[in-house]
Amino acid sequence: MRAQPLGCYATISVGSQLVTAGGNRMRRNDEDLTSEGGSRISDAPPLCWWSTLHIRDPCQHLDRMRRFAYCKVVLATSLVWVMLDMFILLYFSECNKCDDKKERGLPGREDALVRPRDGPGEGGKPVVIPKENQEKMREMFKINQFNLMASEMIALNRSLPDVRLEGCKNKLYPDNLPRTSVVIVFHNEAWTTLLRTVHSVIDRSPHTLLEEIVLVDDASERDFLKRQLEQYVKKLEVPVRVVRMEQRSGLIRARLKGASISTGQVITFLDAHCECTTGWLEPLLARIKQDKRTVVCPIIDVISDDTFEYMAGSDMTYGGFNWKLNFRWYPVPQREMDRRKGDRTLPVRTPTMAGGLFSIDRDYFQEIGTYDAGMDIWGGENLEISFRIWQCGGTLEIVTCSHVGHVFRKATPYTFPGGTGQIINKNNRRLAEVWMDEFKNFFYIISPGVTKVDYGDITSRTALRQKLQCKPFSWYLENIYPDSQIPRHYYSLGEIRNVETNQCLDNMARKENEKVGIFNCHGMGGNQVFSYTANKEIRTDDLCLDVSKLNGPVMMLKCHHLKGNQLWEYDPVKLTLVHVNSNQCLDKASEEDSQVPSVRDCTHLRSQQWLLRNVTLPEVF
Ligand SMILES: [Mn+2]
Repeated sequence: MRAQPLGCYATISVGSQLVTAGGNRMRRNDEDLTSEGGSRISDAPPLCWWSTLHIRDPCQHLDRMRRFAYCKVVLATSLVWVMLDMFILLYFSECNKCDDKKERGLPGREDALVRPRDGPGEGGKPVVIPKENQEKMREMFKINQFNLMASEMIALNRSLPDVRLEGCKNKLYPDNLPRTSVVIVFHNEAWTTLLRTVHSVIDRSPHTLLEEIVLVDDASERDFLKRQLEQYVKKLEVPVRVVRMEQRSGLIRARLKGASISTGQVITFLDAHCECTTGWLEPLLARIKQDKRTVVCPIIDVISDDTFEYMAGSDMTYGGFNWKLNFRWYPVPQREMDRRKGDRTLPVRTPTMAGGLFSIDRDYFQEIGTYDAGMDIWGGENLEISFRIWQCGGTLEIVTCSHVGHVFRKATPYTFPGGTGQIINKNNRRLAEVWMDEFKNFFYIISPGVTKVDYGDITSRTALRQKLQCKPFSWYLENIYPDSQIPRHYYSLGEIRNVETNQCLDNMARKENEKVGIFNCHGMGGNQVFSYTANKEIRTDDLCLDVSKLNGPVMMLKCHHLKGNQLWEYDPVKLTLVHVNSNQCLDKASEEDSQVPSVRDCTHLRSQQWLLRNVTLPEVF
């Protein structure tokens, strides 16, 4: 429809060029005008009034009258088209505005694929929202907890930088790699982020390696994710299937559904707001081809939730977890660099995976027991599968030549029945009970109250552990994660109590790079749990007590395992805690601040004596 008015304009201008063609020509045009509009441009079009003015031959008078008549018709139709066009334009621009509140996403905007290569966000550049739109931008941000306005400005197939290490760019991979199905679970995802994920998979994967894309809708409520999505993906050049969960089932069960209906030899799970980069797939599949018990993750690059800028992730961090069983990134330790002889293009063995993005051989996924279907919605499943892979004879790697971007959010846009906290606690309890043996105490003592959460029946999972003859958690800590935040060996796990004041060290829920506190002992674990480890660190979760100046202060820094300012010598007879580097003793709270302990020259006074109590957890959980 919108192309036709253009045809009208062309008719007029071409016509004016044909003015000298003479009457015969014009008569033919006569007939053309009565035929269908489509032939007007290619056939000789009619003349217009300004050209007829120059014709002086009186014999052409009649012709002239007829020409006026034609021109009136032409002008009238042109006007109608112009008005129609403006109407259509107005209609659509209005619609943009009224759609904002209800449903963003504007399905069917084909122009999103052909935007200029210097358009917003191209090359992974940040999108800047003009001042006048920033209020609207903030409103829209709340819908998905990322900058939806920016996302909608960016082409669905935008270009991205090649962020790979130089050594990755010319690596060769075997021809006969296994084919993969890509399974993407979504719940109320934005149209643009979901389809940018899909387009990036299609555009940056060799189609010979792509069996299909499976989109699993976990009971989304947004209309554009229903029929419109199905219509859209039908047109794509790779088979894309959309399956729906009947009710809200959560990531874990939705992924299991997607895996069960997919057919590729490898299953690749992606989040619904990702962008794959050049060469992302081949190195993942190549590792699985070498050993099907290897589960592989790409480097997860950061797509800014504020600007959608694409930022390369580091190949120098890998996955770990803290005492609260939160997944965390930590620096790749020297031993892992040494094992790879310093070649950063070789895959990193990682203790845990972030969870959103990985590839696994279909048969191996079955063999090791897929996911724990007793877990709800989301949370803990990534550590569960990580522990299971390692303890039951598999390998978990980050393939540093594969980069996939992910929109990291500061807050979750999802709501769950019962609230996120309880669900994650339940999942984490299942994880701890099945896989962590006695080391589950670190989790329980730092999270008081979690032991009251019902974790359901785990007999099938413990039976699985038995059947696969999986190794104990201590083996995992010793061999796979010696730099773990949970110490393999330790002298104490519990409170550290001052003999004179009877107060306890307390992290006061402070964060990294803040001072450690001291407070009345409450005996409830949580913030007053410290472990004095075999490496002679005093740690609370993944933070270590650290002193870098004479007379303090005592800071909580990320444990670096290099002794240095984090080395403390406990004397079980004198009850002193000597900071080795400064040769000073941990003392009660300073006079300036009654809630902060200090280090002072050792005096052998009672204020420098400390009792390290081992945890006693209630026997029945
Ligand atoms: Mn995500």
